[in-house]
Amino acid sequence: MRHIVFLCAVILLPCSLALPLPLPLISRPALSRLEDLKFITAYLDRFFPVVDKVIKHTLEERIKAMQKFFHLKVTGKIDVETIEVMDQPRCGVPDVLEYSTFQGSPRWRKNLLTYRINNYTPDMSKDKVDRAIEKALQVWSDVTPLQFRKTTGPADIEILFASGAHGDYAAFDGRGGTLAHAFPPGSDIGGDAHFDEDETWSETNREINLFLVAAHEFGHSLGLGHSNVRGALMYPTYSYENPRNFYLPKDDRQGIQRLYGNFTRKSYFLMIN
Ligand code: TQI
Ligand code: CA
Ligand code: ZN
Ligand code: ZN
Repeated sequence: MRHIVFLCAVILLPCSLALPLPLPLISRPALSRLEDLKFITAYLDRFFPVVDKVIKHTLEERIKAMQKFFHLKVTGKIDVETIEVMDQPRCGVPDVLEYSTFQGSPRWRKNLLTYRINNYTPDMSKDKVDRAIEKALQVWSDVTPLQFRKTTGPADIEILFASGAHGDYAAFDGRGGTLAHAFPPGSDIGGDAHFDEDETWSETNREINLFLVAAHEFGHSLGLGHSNVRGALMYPTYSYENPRNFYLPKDDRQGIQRLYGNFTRKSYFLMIN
């Protein structure tokens, strides 16, 4: 029994990130890492990739983001506590549910939202674009009280394809790099989703799958930021998955339901019938 308790303590110690580690416990290799810039940037690249191509993040900002995530003292400087966490490969890969929202958690204050597709990409038939967008919105309406209605007039969520500069502060960057972007809930440009026409869009696993990127962008349109749960739709890397088998990961569901509730159209229907 004693052994088990001891073993647990040893296993749990490096993971108990909230507790400041007493100094004698700091391992030598961790200390020498304090000045290992290569290790630090490699760690940040791996676990806290720069996703915002618009803003140039300084190393200090990236360290702050990492410290915030692990509930460490946010100093923006590499200290012993921070290095200790970085030295834990097991705990350093978060398994916890951790979606995010934007500053101030903006969300729509109504459940019926309109959308308009302002123009179409020549990469796919108009029909396929319509269907990809509709399916991408359905990902979110399936698990919330939100409903989406397509219109031809001004809409809450305006969708367009454009190359380079297109009238907002965030010009697209040609093929590759940024694929699309979307604005958090709000008036005017709020909620809008823009897709880089210099990418090749598709309904298959060739090039960039419009449905998958649109589902991610609409997450932003509805108020979700990025998640650090690998496999989440809002995780900031693109990985292809057959849209037919798409299932909204738990982390994203919890994130969106935190904003809008878990009352769905279906549950309402079942209730009144
Ligand atoms: N475009 C970024 C994105 O939507 C734009 C962006 C960066 C952003 N940081 C943000 C938007 C913070 C809102 C909040 O994530 S992207 C992916 C993924 C991009 C990336 O072109 O890099 C997808 C667009 F997740 F695959 F990497 C869509 Cl799905
Ligand atoms: Ca691009
Ligand atoms: Zn734009
Ligand atoms: Zn994103």
